[in-house]
Amino acid sequence: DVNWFPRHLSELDLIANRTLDAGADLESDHPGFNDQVYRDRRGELATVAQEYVWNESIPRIDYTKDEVATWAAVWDRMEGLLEKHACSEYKSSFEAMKKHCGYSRENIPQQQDITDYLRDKTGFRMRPVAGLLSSRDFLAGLAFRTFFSTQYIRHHSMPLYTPEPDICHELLGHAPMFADQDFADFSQEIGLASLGASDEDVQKLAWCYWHSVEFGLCKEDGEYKAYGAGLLSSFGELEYACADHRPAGGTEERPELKPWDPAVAGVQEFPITTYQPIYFVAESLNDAKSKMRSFCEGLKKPFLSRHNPNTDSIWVD
Ligand code: H2B
Ligand code: FE
Repeated sequence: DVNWFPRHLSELDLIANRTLDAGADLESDHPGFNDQVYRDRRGELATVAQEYVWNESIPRIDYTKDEVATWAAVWDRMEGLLEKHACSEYKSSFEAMKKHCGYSRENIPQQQDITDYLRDKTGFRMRPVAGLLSSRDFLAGLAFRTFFSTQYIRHHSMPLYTPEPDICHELLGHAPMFADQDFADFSQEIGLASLGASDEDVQKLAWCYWHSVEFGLCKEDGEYKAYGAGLLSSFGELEYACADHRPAGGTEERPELKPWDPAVAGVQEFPITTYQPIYFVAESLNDAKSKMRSFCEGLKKPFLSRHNPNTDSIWVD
C-alpha cells in the first residue's frame, strides 16, 4: 500500500530493515571486498541493527583496536579542518559531545550516549540501521526526529574513503548538527512533508536533503561555513567547498554557489561519486528552516502531518 506510512515510533521497526543493500553484501569494488574478517564484522553489525526494537536501549558496540585506529585516522585529518570550516553550531555541539557523549580520538561514541544527549537538547534520537534505505523510508524517520544511523566503519585500507555511510560520516558529520534546534526542526520538516507524499515530491524532498543536510553551506560573518554532513566528514571536499570563493585568477575549478532555495534545490541534479559542482548557501540555519517550511507548505498533499513528541505519534488533518 503506497499510502501507508508510520504513525507511531514503533512502526519504524517495519521500515528499518527494508535496506536497499543488505548492509553487509559488499560490491566487488568495495575496499573491504576481499577481507573476510571485515565482511564477517559487517555481517555481525548488520544483525545487531536488524534485531533492534524501537523501545530498547541501543546495543553498545565493542569496537576493535583496528576500528578505533581507522576512526583516529579520520579524526586526525578532520579536526583542524572542522575548526576552520564548520559552522559555529557544529563546533559548539562537537565540543559539548566530547564532554558528554564520549567523542574523542581514542573512542568511538555509542549511539545510545548520543541519543541521551540529543534527546535532552532537541528531542532527536539515533536508531541503528544495517544499510541504505529508500528515500521515502529514510525521510520517514526524520518525521519522528529519528536519524537512521549505521554502526560499522569503513575499511582500514582506505581511511579517507567510503562508498557508503559509515560511523565516521554519521557520528562526525551528522550527529552534532542534530543538537541544534533550528537544524533539528529543519530536518523534521522534510520528514513530515515526506509522509504520504507522491513519489515526485519525495524525490524533491530527498534532493533538498542532499543539497542541505548533506552538502549545505551557510554564511557566517561574510564567510562560507559547512553544515552538511557530507562536507563535515570529508576532508577533501570540506576544503574544496569552503576555501576562498573569490575567482582564483587561475584555471582552478571552483564550485558554483547558489542561494538556498528548496524550489531550486529540489530539482537540482547532483553527482554522487565526485565533489559537488554546486553548493546551496543559506543565510543561517534559521533561514534554511523557514525556507524549507514555506516550500513544504506549498506541496500538494491532501493533509498536513504533525508529530506529537509526548506520544511519539503522527497526527494528520
Ligand atoms: N539510508 C541510510 N541508511 N542513510 C542515509 O544517509 C540515507 C539513506 N540517505 N537513504 C538517504 C537515502 C538520502 O540520500 C536521501 C533522503 O535520499
Ligand atoms: Fe549522510
